[in-house]
Amino acid sequence: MKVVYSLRHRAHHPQHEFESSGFQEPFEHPERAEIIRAALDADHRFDFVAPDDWGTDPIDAVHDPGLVAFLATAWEEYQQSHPYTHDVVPDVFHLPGIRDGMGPAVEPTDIGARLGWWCYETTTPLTHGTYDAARSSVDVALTAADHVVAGDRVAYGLCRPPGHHAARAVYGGYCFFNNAAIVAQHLASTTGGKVAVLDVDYHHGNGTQQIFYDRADVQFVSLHGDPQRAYPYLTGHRDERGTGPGDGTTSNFPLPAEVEDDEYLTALTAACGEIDAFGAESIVVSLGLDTYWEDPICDFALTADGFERCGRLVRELGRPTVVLQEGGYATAELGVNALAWLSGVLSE
Ligand code: SP5
Ligand code: ZN
Repeated sequence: MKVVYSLRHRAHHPQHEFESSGFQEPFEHPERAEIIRAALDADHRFDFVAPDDWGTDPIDAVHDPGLVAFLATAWEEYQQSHPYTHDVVPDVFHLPGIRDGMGPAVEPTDIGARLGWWCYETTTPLTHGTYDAARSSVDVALTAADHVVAGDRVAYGLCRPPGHHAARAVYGGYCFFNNAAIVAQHLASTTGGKVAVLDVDYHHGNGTQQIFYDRADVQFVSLHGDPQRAYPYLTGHRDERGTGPGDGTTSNFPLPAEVEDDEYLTALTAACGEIDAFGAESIVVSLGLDTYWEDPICDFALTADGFERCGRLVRELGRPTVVLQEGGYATAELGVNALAWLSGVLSE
């Protein structure tokens, strides 16, 4: 299996994460990708390839071009009107209630205010290298997709930073550009066939769902912690099924805390049934490994053996598959867990 990987992910390295009213060490850090790289590198079944440069057109195809342009220069712009700031984070957010009954807001010119226009929460800092790393993550994803378009049954993009929380016009949740959505759009437009995004990250892929909510040709299917208790709290309920031409092309499986392998695999079997029924010609997997029992910020109870079984189920769909890395914060176990899931998807 081809593994697409770039060192450029290391340029995104925030020092702090403001969460639960306190500063903490970021859970999303460079070592995550390095642990996975080392585990796959030691296994002869995986061939590493470097990403190509895809430019910004495929990003603009799913995101507001204003978001892409903002992220390209925001960190540097911020430095011009503030003392040196390693991690740049918004402090005033654009919420519709501020102008309730007064018509929509217009994008401010102040750089601090623009941060809260394009970003929706406080745990996703911009650093000096964030834009370069986020661009490389997209390049990794698209290059993995390209190998699948060229005939590989499956390819893996070791994306970092992750992508599935980034919506059309807002970033957050450790995500800047939605790698999975960019790949799904690329596959839909280049192959003309239906595409399914299967999101197995612990957190609901709100960004991917939002981008494709009204689309008949791209299905979004997600298993995740119930938004009643789990980030991002506002999306991922069972009754969110798509709209307009996309009515029925979104499927959500919110799950209880402490879910174990067998119960999870039952839900994943149902999710795969939806993909089969939709008639997807290719599949993009948003592979979060934060469903692991030891993950420090999540509450599912999957094991490495469970991950291998999950990969097998996806394999049984028998469609060309692009697997993209999303979350997973039990750093020491990430290599073993990624290897388990990918071994499952490689099985005969
Ligand atoms: C890609 C991805 O997995 N993004 C996840 C972002 C989650 N950020 C906020 C998590 C809040 C969890 N709070 C739980 C506190 C446990 N001590
Ligand atoms: Zn996650």
